[in-house]
Amino acid sequence: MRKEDILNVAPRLLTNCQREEYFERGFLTITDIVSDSWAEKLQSTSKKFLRASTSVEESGDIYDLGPNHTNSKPHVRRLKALVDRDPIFWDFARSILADIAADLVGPDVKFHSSKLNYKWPGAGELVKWHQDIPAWPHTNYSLVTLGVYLENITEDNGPLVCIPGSHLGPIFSHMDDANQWVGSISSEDLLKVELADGVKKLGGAGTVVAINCRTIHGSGSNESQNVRSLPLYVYSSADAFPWMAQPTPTSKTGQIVRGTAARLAHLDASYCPVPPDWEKVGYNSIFASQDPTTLEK
Ligand SMILES: O=C(O)CCC(=O)C(=O)O
Repeated sequence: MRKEDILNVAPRLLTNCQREEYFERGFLTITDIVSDSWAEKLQSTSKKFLRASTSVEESGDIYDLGPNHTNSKPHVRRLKALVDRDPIFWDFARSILADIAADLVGPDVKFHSSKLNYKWPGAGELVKWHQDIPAWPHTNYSLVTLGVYLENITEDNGPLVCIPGSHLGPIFSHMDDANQWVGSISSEDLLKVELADGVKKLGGAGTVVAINCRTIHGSGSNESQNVRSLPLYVYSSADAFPWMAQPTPTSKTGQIVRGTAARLAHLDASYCPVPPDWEKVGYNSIFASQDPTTLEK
């Protein structure tokens, strides 16, 4: 759906002002939107998986493990395909989160994917500047990632940083000179981006941050004493269709969570870089794809 058509439908949860802000800046912070009881349920389920990870030694379909992972001390960078891990995560995907998605992509909403990223104190994980859509291109750019804050996200625990208006600019390659996927924008291309305008997305537990799939974003390392847990859920308008294999499919990918399935596809005419064929090369996580060096400023 075009932006004008989305805005013509009455919102479920957001104000029109919030929707306008999302379309103008390419991201939006929605505070106090997830109830304490949901945040607690998500947090306790996440902890259950962290405990279980201590009996796992290698990254696989469920976990992306960091280099410091041991049997006694977990270092999980990502819990993959969240909605397949526990029914709680799928119930949440169909709850108010789908209403937020409907306000931003239009009333017919398709579930795409989900994951839970962790940043461990002292482990130095950061997420370099990137756009989401180059990993999973679709016929249009309605896709939105909803990041759910389960604890306070502060200056020191590696908050997301988004570049305003970057969703209206080019879609950059996330390959290196040898045409290998690196999951981040090259230093040369970053010279064309106003990184100094980056907005840190701080917020309390219960905040949701919506990021358009073309918006350039990244996050710094966790300098606090506590683990930062960030579930991320991706939705599209029902009329967006992937044109390459998906890097992180789930059993729910493609399910309509609000409204009805599309009878017309919406094709946006912009150019979009072609990702690797994930069915052939496989995909682990953004942490595994990117080099753990510093976030350029
Ligand atoms: O975990 C984070 O801080 C950022 C995650 C992110 O941007 C991604 O996984 O695409």
